[in-house]
Amino acid sequence: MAIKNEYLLSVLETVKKRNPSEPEFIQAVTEVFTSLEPVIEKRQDLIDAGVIERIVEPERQIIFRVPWTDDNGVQHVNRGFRVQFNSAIGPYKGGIRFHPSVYSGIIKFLGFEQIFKNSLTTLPMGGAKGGADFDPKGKSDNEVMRFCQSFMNELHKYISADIDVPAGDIGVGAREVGYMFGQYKKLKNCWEGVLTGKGLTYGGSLVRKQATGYGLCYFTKEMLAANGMSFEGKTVLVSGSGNVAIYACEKAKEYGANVVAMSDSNGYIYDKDGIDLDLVKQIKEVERKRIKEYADRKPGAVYTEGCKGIWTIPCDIALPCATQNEIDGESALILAKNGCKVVSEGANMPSTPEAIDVYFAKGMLYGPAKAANAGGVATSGLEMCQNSMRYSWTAEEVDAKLKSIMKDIFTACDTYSKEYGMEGNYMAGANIAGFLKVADAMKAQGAV
Ligand code: NDP
Ligand code: 2IT
Repeated sequence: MAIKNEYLLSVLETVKKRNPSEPEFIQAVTEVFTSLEPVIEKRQDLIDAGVIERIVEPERQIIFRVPWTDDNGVQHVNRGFRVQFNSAIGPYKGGIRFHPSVYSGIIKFLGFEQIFKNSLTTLPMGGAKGGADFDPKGKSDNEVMRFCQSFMNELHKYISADIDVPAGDIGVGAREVGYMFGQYKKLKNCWEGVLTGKGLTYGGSLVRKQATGYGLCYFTKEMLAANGMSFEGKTVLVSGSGNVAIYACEKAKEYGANVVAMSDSNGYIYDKDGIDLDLVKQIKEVERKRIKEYADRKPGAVYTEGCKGIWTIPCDIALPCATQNEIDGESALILAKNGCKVVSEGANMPSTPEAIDVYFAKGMLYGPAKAANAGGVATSGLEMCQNSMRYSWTAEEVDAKLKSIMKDIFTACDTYSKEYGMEGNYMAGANIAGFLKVADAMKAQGAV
């Protein structure tokens, strides 16, 4: 992937100068720019309107102190973030990540990707992301609650159902969303759909929990079908064992695939007989324990330390659902050598640029994150819609809408890749389709 267009290169230079120690953000911008070359050649009007320079600069970035007290009375301070990247097509929207690796470069790459992903859903949502360098692992429920309340003590000033609607991401699920929602409601004295991924008794949408993983499989099924393939009888690897991984595994199994491996940041399990998902749910969702436990409880399953090793298992389809840059060039080559034909991304930016080069060089099908994992935020958009209507749809209704959105996203990726002379390059198709809607909206709204 190399950018040749001089205008894009000059904007990229500015991005690098302004964000010198944020490699993940620069990586995300570079990837989008590689796809935009043919668009820029046709659309001088977008250059003249300054759209490209504006789209790489967040509208607003909030960085704040999050003080909290642990169960032993010891004081801690974490750093909180919310990057409100783009509001051209709707209120800011995007998840919150609690993980020790969080810093502004991570939140900005995620917020930037979210602009295009949200645009692809066709729902009216701008792009944002937030989080903190807080590690929920090993913390008691009370500690997590106090942290979430402290986080919201600051964040509530900058969000509302019409301004910015956060949700979950790594380390933030229904428990954390619940604590944040309760604190927001108390501080603002207002019940509104300000967060998505809420519990089902207080405004959450059915199928939101499953939506990213299911959506990934709906998208991948379309991509496979368009290329004469299906999930039936395929060997599948799913990295991670969190929210996205669990429901990707569930739907892939339902589609007749044999999912043989899952992982966490410490290591991976291999179960040649097929993952017992009820056991994974018990360990991860109920007990909040490590994936290693699986091998202790399931005869025939093997646990290996080190999360990267999962990509050495022979497979037909790889579904990375853990974190950014988890497949590097070396792992991609091993996947290809072992016969893997498809990589479809549940996580955000899980493939390094070198890995993506390998996918294209080896003729593999590549489902890029901002299209393939858009089902989560799409269903968040459906949750916002239900909250605004003061109504809720059945699981069947939400699932049908999710399915149709994911099908349309694949069609958009396919159509735009063809229209811009890059047939089969769904990454380019996703970037172009996502970009054009936002870019046209920004131009129409003037240079603000
Ligand atoms: P969870 O916190 O539920 O699960 C995260 C999983 O990824 C865990 O198994 C975790 O292992 C693993 N993981 C996290 N960080 C690392 C790391 N540095 N190295 C290796 N493994 C790691 O998060 P989600 O399932 O919600 O998110 C997974 C991915 O999907 C992320 O990239 C997220 O941005 C993306 N995503 C999430 C959406 C959602 O709706 N939740 C929507 C779209 C994308 P461990 O327990 O050891 O940390
Ligand atoms: O990366 C993502 O799309 C998410 N974490 C979900 C965001 C959302 O607002 O549901």
